[in-house]
Amino acid sequence: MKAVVLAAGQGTRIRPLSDSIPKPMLPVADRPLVAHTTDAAIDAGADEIILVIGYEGETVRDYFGDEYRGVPISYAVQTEQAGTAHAVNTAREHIDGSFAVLNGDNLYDPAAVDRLFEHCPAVCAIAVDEPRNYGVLSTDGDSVTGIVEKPSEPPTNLANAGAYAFPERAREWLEVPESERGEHEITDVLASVIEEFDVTPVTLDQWLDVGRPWELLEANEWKLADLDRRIDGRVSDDAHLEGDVVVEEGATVKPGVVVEGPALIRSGATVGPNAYVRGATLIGEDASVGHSVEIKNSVISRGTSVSHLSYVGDSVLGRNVNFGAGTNVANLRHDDADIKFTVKGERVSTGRRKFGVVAGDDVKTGINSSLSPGLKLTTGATTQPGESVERDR
Ligand code: TTP
Repeated sequence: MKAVVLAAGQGTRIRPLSDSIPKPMLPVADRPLVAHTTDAAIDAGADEIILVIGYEGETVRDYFGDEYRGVPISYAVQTEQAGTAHAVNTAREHIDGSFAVLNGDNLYDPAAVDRLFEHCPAVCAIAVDEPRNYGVLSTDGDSVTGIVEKPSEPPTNLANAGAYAFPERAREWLEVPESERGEHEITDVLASVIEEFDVTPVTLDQWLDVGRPWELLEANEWKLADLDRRIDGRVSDDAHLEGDVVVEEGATVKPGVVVEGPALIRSGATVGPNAYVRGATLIGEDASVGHSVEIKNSVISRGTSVSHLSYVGDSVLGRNVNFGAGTNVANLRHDDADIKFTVKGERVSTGRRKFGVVAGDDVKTGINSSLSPGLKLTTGATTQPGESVERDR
């Protein structure tokens, strides 16, 4: 079965991290987010992957090429982001036979993707506490009988997790009218399939829709925890690595460093001397974490430097960021309330008691900058030496 993976979105809610990189290409442990989805499809038996690309799509093409893990890759370019059904319809000429559709910005538990492929026609569902916020499936025994968006009276607690195995006939049903929110939605295609076929609900144990920056942190928490200890880089005898720590070939860990896994130190990165890295942390390629720096539960992207006397907790730093000496991140409020973050101009709760800052690519902080919890620093932003930064910039 072929698998269509949707990766054309703009990722507006995850800005500034998506300012020049599509959301599906943001780092999650040792791969881009969309590679986890693609791997799950290949492991489930996909014999071709069709990637629907659009926004900054060349980055996706550069990563996967024409073949990935021995499986052919083809591309469909969606020029306007007119909805998920529109995205799949863009790939129509590549589709023959039954086909799967997966969101390139979702993490699915791989065993469920196997079951999805086995039970075509099928849809992945996840049991949620607040079904009113989701597309909800109604079921009758082992069959899906309908799907309704954000219902006030949900028929079940099974949310649609955006992964489908469709029969070949669904190819003819991809042209659906615009929904109320002005998009051509894949759920309307699913509704047609439900009318004509027995559709199996496949329940996921774990699922994550990565839409906002703290969900990228959660994606890393999930996938870093899956890594097994592996030390291929240069590690000083005077460093202490505890638990599932991966030091890739070409990475350097200097004396006096303590790393508590899960943590991944990627090729070309340098840690130490005397640094402390803990709690689901990714140190990206060519990043540098220097003397007396503590990094906790964070994503430090490629080429970023936090070189001297800093604390960075529960934060996501983009590429080529430079934190001046003594820059410190606050990740907790004195009143213990959940940290809020600005998404498309609105302050929303992250649902996290601990959340630090999100810095876009090329941010530079002056020495002794003090950064408040939930702060967003846009691409290329700077702070002054000694500044206490409480508002997004
Ligand atoms: P969304 O998360 O709804 O959209 P997005 O990724 O652009 O993010 P944001 O809302 O923050 O701007 O998209 C769900 C998935 O479908 C995601 O994998 C992107 C993909 N998609 C397309 O490929 N084309 C489209 O036209 C749309 C709407 C989504």
